[in-house]
Amino acid sequence: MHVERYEKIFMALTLVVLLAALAAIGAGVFAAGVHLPSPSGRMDPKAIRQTPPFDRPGIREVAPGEYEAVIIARAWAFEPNEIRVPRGSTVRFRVASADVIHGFLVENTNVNVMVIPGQVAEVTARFERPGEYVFLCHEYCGFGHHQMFGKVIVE
Ligand SMILES: [Cu+2]
Repeated sequence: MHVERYEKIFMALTLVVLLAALAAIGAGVFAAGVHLPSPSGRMDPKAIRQTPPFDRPGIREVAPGEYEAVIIARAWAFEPNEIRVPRGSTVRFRVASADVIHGFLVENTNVNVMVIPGQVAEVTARFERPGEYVFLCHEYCGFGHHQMFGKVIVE
């Protein structure tokens, strides 16, 4: 079989690009720890009110300046729909659905997760600046979807 010189070069370049891309993905996954969001836990949506920590939704301080916000998403409200923390706090949100798929997004933060029935969504944000941060459902969940929101108040 005869292979042209330029053909050989292009084949070699293709291989180099392919290996570079694989190396970049490998470095991202194994060195930088980049991965798809995955559930931090599982639970039965029908038993959500008996399953800790969702039997006591709300905000609690777990360490100085560190809070855990346990939130139930249901059609069509968040429980609780108001969270107060002092400025400079780190808040770990743990959100679970009592019925259908919902979303949880806190404006002006990195918080943006799907809330899938049976799974616990967990995401952490730091609130440096005081003010009100609206959070809302961004997965269409039915008739009252548009009124499914709340706020984080940073004091
Ligand atoms: Cu919704």
